[in-house]
Amino acid sequence: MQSGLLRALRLGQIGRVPMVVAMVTGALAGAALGAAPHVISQKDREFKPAEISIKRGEVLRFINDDGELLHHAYLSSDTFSFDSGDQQPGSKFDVTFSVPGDYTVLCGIHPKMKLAVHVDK
Ligand SMILES: [Cu+2]
Repeated sequence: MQSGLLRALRLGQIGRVPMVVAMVTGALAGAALGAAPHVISQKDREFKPAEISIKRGEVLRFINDDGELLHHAYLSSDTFSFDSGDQQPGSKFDVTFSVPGDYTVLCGIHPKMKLAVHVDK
C-alpha cells in the first residue's frame, strides 16, 4: 500500500510547496514596507471602528473576528471599488485606498454593516 503523500514525495511534488510559501511570504513582506495597515474588525455584525480617516495609499485590513459568521466587505463607487468576496471566519483581506474621497464600505451579507472611510490626499 502506498499513501498519496509518499507518492507525491517520490514524484517531487512536495518540493513545490516551499516555493509557494516563499512567494506568499514575500508578498506580505512587501506590504510591510509601507505603513502598517489599519485593522478593521468585523465582529458582532459591525465594522469596528465604524469610521476611519486615512491617507491616500494606506491599507485597510478587514479581519473577520465573528465566530462562525461569514462577512463580505465591498465598496462600489464611481472612483474606487473593491470586493473581498465571502470572508471566512479568521480570514483577512487587505485593501489599498488609492483614491481620495469619502466612501461607505458595506457587507454583502449584513446590510446594516457600514464603515465610513475618509481618504485624504
Ligand atoms: Cu457581515
